[in-house]
Amino acid sequence: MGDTQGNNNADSMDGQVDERMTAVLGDITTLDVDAIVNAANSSLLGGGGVDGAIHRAAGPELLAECRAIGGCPTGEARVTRGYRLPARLVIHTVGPVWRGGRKGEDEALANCYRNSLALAAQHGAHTVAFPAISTGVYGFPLERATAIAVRETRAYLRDHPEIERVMFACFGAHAHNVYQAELGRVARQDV
Ligand code: AR6
Repeated sequence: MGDTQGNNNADSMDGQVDERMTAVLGDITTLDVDAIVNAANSSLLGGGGVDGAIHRAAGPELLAECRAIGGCPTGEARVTRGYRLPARLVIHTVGPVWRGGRKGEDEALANCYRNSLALAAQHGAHTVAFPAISTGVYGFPLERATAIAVRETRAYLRDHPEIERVMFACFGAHAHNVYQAELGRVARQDV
């Protein structure tokens, strides 16, 4: 009431975008989505954390396909099949190592989200799940990373209706709380 027609349209479109993002508590390898994103390292040859969990759940064929790709620079993304995972695709992206916040970490992390979503869309994925990239071994502060993850995903979804749903897989109650708070915060904003 009292808003211009333009504002009403913008509000309803933002609402629709916000409804397409959810924070879910648990292991990303169990999610029944078209594509899961892996927080990999630049070798793409596996590691600990979510990367290790994804390789274990997908099986050895995943490592063979990754080996053939030959690596991936920080901020970029590469796609493989999902093998034994419920997800058809794995989007491998390499987050920045936290070095205090003035070495381009924010922009590199934003690139991970943008490039992963673009690659997922290019490969026909309608549903995508992300882990909290860089917030484990790579040491990126969780609140700051979450704000970037939500901001970049929201901007992408606004322009790309083909990505119907994005889930943020939160490994633990603390991460889940941080994501839910950030999703609530942006949903209350007008822009
Ligand atoms: N499902 C969802 N999230 C998970 C899972 C899981 N199964 N396991 C861990 N997490 P990390 P990074 C969360 O360390 O910081 C690897 O060795 C975890 O709690 O996996 O980007 C790679 O090979 C954290 O919030 O990734 C690289 O060398 C988030 O996933 C390096 O670690 C990311 O933590 C990448 O470090």
